[in-house]
Amino acid sequence: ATLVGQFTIGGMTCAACVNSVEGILRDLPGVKRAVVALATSLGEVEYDPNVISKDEIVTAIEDAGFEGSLVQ
Ligand code: 9UX
Repeated sequence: ATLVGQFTIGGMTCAACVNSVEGILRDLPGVKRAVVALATSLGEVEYDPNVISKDEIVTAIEDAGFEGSLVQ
């Protein structure tokens, strides 16, 4: 199964931040696709809910030093 979650990611101020967050998300087990936009502070993550949860994705964003929260 695959779900798409949308997250707000606070604290990104440059393109390197975006690359960093995308890399972190893409390296998580169960994440198939991750796209992060600097202008909107939004990230869209396609993931397998049998492998990783929305909360775990938020925690990974927080552990990377950004403020993550779930949109839907
Ligand atoms: Mo550079 Mo972006 O140190 O927050 S990666 S500003």
